[in-house]
Amino acid sequence: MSLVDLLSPSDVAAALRECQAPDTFNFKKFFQTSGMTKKSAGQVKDAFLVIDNDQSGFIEEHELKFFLQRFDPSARELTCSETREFMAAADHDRDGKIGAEEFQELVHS
Ligand SMILES: [Ca+2]
Repeated sequence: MSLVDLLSPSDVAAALRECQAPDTFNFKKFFQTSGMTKKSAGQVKDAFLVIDNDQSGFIEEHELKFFLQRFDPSARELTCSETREFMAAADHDRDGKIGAEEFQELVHS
């Protein structure tokens, strides 16, 4: 299971193009352009499982940094401020990591 099976490759490419330059990543725009917002809760959970690379059940900051690379291995890393902002927007219970429900809420917000 990979994110490319879940989403359309051309939508993913378009979403990655929009945030090619450092510090231009906007998660709302990314989820929209990549087609994630149109996926069901179950499909978003599947995407979560891919992004949770070490299968800890949470997306931690060190995984969030490589968020774009889960969509395309040649994509850039998120900058520190992008990672922090993304985490702050998703981490509702402030435990420093993103759970599956928090991720799904963020995608569908
Ligand atoms: Ca993890």
